Amino acid sequence: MEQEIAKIREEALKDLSAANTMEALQEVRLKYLGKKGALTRVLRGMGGLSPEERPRLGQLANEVRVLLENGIERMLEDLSRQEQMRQLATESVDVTLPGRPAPRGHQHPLTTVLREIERIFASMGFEVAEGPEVEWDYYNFEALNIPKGHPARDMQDSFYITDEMLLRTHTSPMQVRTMEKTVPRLPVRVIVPGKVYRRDDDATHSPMFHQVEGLLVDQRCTLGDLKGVLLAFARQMFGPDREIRMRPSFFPFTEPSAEVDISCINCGGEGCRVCSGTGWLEILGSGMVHPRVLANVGYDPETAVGFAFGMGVERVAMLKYGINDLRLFFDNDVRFLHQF
Ligand code: 2NM
Repeated sequence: MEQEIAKIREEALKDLSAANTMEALQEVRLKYLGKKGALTRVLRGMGGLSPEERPRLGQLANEVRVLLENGIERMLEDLSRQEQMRQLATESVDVTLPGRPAPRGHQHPLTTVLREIERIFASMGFEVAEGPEVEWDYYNFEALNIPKGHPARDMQDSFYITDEMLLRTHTSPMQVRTMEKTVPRLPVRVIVPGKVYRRDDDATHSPMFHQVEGLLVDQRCTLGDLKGVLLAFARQMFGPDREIRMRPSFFPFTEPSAEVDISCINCGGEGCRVCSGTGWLEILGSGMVHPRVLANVGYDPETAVGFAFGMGVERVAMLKYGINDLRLFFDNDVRFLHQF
């Protein structure tokens, strides 16, 4: 057996030095070390040897195994290094190619419109205030002259958390909080943007949408001041040719109250599909702050007077960009969002 091992060793080393591809090396491995390999067979046969011979011959065979394994390993490394060198020598990299641009997001169209609204009112001296989306019934309704059982409460069937706490249905509660904090100083000049929640859901109503409400309280101000502020807003937002008109309306927290229309941004007032032939588009609600609201927050309605207005940001954005389905703002389909 000793001779057999020596023969295997000699042959294996010869085969190994002749192997010059990965495949040839695998064949050598199989031929000697595989399941039916020559050396494997010898190692298996050790059991039949006498206890005196077994250690010496076992060691001998194992030395050959280690020699072969290491040799194969080393030659595999050599071959892969040679392959790498060949690639480096024959293939080239164009280091002047421009990089692949990383995909970039951008501002949501609603945010763009909201920032524009804020910029316009800030230029007229209004501060921007934000407040909680979960509100007390008191701030959302009671303080705004909408007592329990008032029909204005069912109109916007709300999301209640407890009997006294709900998701705000408008941003007016923050106007109330601002007045409470400012009283008895004047003037108050603030706009409040933010999310509001109502149980509505169709192509023009979403259960969550965005409002901006504005409030001015001073020793003296009139419906004419309100109209001037809103006209300035309409012209900056929708173009210098816009006109506005006010129609009598009702809100529990303003008296008198008015809906505000702008001349149609599509036809300029002639009448078209966008304005349903009327020449006007409704964009705002407004009015003079109800004396009871002023009294609720601690102003004396005899010496303080205010106006307020509110608009839906989605509606402004739909008009500005000619979008007909409000749900597009919330689907977050980049094919839509990337157009703005
Ligand atoms: C609107 C329309 C009219 C409004 C009133 C107040 C407050 F707090 F001063 F009473 N804030 N916002 C108001 C008035 C909001 O949105 C259509």
